[in-house]
Amino acid sequence: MLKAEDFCLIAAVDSDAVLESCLRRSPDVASGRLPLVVIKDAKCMSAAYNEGLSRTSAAICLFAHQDVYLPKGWLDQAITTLNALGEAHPDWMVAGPYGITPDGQHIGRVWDVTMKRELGTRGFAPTAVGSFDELLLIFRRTENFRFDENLPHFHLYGTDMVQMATDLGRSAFAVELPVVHNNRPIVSLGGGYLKAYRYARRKWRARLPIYTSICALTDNPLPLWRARWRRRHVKARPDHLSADSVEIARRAGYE
Ligand SMILES: [Mn+2]
Repeated sequence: MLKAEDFCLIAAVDSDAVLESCLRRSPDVASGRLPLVVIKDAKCMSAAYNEGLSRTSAAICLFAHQDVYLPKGWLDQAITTLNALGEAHPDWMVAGPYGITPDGQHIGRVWDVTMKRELGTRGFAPTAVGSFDELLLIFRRTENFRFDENLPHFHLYGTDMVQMATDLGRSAFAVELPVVHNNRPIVSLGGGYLKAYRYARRKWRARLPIYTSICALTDNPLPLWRARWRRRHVKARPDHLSADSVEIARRAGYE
């Protein structure tokens, strides 16, 4: 059975200010109960997360965005929820609070600051998924797994991870462990996103379509064009967070 000492949090950080106002303010982190490994200046998220894995031997590695806030009591809830997941699905390798099923249904529960609302619903059973929103990936350490450093930039590593889990005969589940995502809008799906998208589409060609939280990986270019069109009016990403993580967690009823 899992216990608190089995957990370690890993974050790739490009803004200390955001880290201090979100992830590091999480009560389990602030109290020192949940250790935090910070990775800076990584060339891509896969490299950052592999570096994180090499800096801890924890059985459960939590890969979180710097702009995530884990509400009070989160770690204890995670221990309970993941122990139950292990009983019901002994082969689980990845879990997360928000995922997308292989047929494209969104399942999870997180507060999204950009959308100004909770995404998903309360009271769902652990659900097998083919992709995650990458805000928080819960990895059950598996010695033969490493993130694919050929996947460029900082997108689609959650989808890639789940597909690799499938190759290892392992599974991935959305579980009810809500968090606050104190995010700012993603400005464009060009540049880095496009590079990652093209790489992932080629790598997983035999399994397409793969539904993700932003845009399905498909042979057909239309879903990507549509997703880019929907974002055409998104302004430059603001420097500052628009909300206070703790206030949002209280308003959401998470603590
Ligand atoms: Mn984020």
